[in-house]
Amino acid sequence: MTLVYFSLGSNIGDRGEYLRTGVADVVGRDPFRVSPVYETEPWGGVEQPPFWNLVLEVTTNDEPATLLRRAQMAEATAQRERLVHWGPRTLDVDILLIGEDTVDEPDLTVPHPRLWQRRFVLAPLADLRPDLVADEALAASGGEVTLLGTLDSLH
Ligand code: A4P
Ligand code: MG
Repeated sequence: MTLVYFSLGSNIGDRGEYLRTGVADVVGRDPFRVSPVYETEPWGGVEQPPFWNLVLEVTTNDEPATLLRRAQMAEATAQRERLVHWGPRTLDVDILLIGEDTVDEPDLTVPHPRLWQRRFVLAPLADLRPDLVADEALAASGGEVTLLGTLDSLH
């Protein structure tokens, strides 16, 4: 079994509901843990509403291509509109880590190449895996994040 980490983000509509549905869609029947939710400053220079972000840990034997399909199915369910690169979305699901594996395919790069630049990823990842994220790495990453609480407590 491998521990796989996904980043989920939403900044349109009912962000909590998109995240709750997204978590359910990605995990399927596999064991999982979910980080607290953070409200986060948009990263990447596009003017847009603040995001809610979380990190999801799934325990699975699925192949990388299958994991990418799971992420993309969850996005499709949320009817994500891909209008602006790095722009607003109902649900964005990225694969951060697949155990200690590396993947370098045209449609999938793991570890996620921008993982260490983004506080909206590192803060919730550190909540689940403090051993993976040093305080210095968190401090060196970019973007303001505010802890909101558990996904179930947010409505
Ligand atoms: N792809 C390659 N590697 C991966 C991976 N590790 N996980 C490919 C998921 N997908 C991966 O992504 C384009 C293609 O990347 C996919 O088809 C897949 O085959 P996309 O989701 O269609 O496009 P995108 O999301 O607009 O672009 P990109 O580069 O994925 O953007 P990011 O990195 O997802 O950033 N600010 C805050 N605060 N919170 C956010 O959640 N998100 C973004 C999006 C920008 N700013 C943000 C947030
Ligand atoms: Mg993406």
